[in-house]
Amino acid sequence: MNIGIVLYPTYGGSGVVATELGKGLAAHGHNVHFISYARPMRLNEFHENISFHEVSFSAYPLFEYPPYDLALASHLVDIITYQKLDLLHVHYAIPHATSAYLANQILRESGRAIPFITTLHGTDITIVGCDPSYASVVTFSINKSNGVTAVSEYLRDETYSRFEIDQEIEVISNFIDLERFRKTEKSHFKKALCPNGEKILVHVSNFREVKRVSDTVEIFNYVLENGIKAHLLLLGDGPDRQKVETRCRELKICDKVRFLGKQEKVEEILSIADLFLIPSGSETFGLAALEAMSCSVPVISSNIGGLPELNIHGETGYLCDLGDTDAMGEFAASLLKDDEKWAQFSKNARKRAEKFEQSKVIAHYESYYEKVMHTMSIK
Ligand code: GMT
Repeated sequence: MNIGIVLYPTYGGSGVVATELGKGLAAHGHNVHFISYARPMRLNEFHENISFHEVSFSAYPLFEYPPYDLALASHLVDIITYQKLDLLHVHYAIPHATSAYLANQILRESGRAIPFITTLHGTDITIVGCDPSYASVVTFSINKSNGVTAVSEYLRDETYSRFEIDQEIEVISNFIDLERFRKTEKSHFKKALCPNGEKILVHVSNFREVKRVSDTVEIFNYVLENGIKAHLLLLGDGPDRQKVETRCRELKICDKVRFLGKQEKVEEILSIADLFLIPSGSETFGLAALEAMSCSVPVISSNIGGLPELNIHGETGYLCDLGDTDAMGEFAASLLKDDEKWAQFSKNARKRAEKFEQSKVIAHYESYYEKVMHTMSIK
């Protein structure tokens, strides 16, 4: 199949899932065309079946904000036509599903419209998508998609409850490359960071408010106050970084918290981690937690969104009420103090991650594509 994948190119989960899916589809012999305003972060090597189409859009004095959605729709018309795409798969509803619909309406005139599938990832439904300034367009664009998938049961249910959706949503979860994300020998690295055998707690995110990175600092501080020698490694970057740094200064723990910024080889850092912290205020799946679990790292998370579908309380880690950093700190400290329990949780985490093995999930997408291609009528 000739498949177009529209995505955000950034550090976030939807872009990672879309890129890894495209690479997996290319490995199965499909021709994959990535379409975005910049090269996706994880698209870093040549593959004969993969092309990247950059969406350029011009500034004009009248536009305070150049209309990316229109530029994308125009590019899609060209790419669908000249690359002879069979199917378009857009990741994150805003504005991708709307641009896909518009492109198809243009192509319909000449009988060249193709089916498009929208994958809902998270805040396109739970935060920004349901904002009154976007909600009616999001509802319309989801309903006009020829297929719709959501990354967890939670997200599917939220979509039905927040919008008037008149079609079936298929749940296809996030997935993981178990070969890449596995614990590897990095003791030299651990020794350099923690010369006295300190424990390592890790958090990875885009430092947006919804990730509650400050909560990771409170959890970590609780662990330190319980007499555990430890370091906190914070990966990623974003709007809340300043606030988090300030909190570390107030708590006088700056020498124990390292801001490592955006990292490509997250699996190397996860290989030396003892615990992964994800206290998010909204998380429809939690790909970062899955990456940690695949590297045999137990997870302390909030019990919201899709996280309970991934992290199993008392088995692969612990889940606590949103914002209850004392409870999270208590669970973290108790697990770090109990080597035998930690080893069991670590094993369980990896085993749980195996359920999300990428080839199974990519095969699910492929069979869904086939189903949509065979039953679709352009709306
Ligand atoms: O919805 C977002 O915030 C964007 C998205 C991203 O691009 O970072 O994250 C969501 O999609 C991921 C991949 O499907 C999920 O693993 C994340 O849980 C989800 N984030 C939120 O729901 C906050």
